[in-house]
Amino acid sequence: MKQSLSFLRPSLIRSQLATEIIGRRVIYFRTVDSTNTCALELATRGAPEGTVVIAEEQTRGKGRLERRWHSPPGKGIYLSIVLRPKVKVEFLTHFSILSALAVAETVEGLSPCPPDIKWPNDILLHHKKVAGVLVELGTENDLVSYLIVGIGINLLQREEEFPRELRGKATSILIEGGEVVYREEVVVKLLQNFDRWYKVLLTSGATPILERWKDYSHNWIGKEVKVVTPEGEFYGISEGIGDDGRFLVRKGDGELKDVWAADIVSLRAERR
Ligand code: BT5
Repeated sequence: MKQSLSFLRPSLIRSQLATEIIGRRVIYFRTVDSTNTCALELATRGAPEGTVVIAEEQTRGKGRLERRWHSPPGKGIYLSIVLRPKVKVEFLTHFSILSALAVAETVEGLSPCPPDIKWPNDILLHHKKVAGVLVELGTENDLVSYLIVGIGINLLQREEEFPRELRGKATSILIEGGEVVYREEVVVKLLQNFDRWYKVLLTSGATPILERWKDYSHNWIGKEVKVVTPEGEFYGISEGIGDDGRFLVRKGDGELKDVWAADIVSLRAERR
């Protein structure tokens, strides 16, 4: 296995990036509380679209709903992208989907295991989470004024390096038998995939992205799932995602529910 050097080389990332929008500025930290928090601050101070904040380590990496993202130094990729799309807040889910797709394409081929996307933004290998996406935003009169996409990918952790509560639930490219390339190569591939899909979204809309997403999410169609929302949970059979990016679940009584903010649990995985 090709080991990365101990520190990322931002100059290498900048010199290898062939993107139009994403990565116009790359800001690098050895340690930061959260790249998303840092990018949010920069965005409120006018950072241009495409600004990328990347860190070697996060001391307070954020997940959704006040959860935490374990971000040990040198083991993964922790980065955030500033976007300024001129869209209404209701289109936010498209950005989660775009981000998860760009991550899945990046992870694909790094290990022998094909990635699987669990709506809205978990990327799994062998049913375990290898990457996650956190989208945060600032609004002005119902319009997005800036949007921060935070991406965490586990590359080099060994099983015993994960905190006890994540063992069995989290994985890394190394654990999955991956040939880890230099971390900079993964960052460049990720930003290029993101740039390509972002331009597709701006010029052609979400349909091509939703179509491509299906290549990575067929494990989640026609399956028994539990849907956990802030208001409570229910069970049903997953029917994929709708045009607006919402998750569709057919309940036992036949009602089709579309879910906007939720965690999906596969009942088969839960029984394993
Ligand atoms: C996410 O939240 O999956 C979003 C993760 C986003 C992290 C990136 S890193 C760069 C940027 N800056 C930030 O501060 N955040 C973003 P969620 O779906 O809520 O999942 C969080 C849950 O995943 C936790 O409660 C744990 O159970 C689990 N988890 C935490 N760290 C993990 C890790 N390194 N690998 C796999 N699972 C993890």
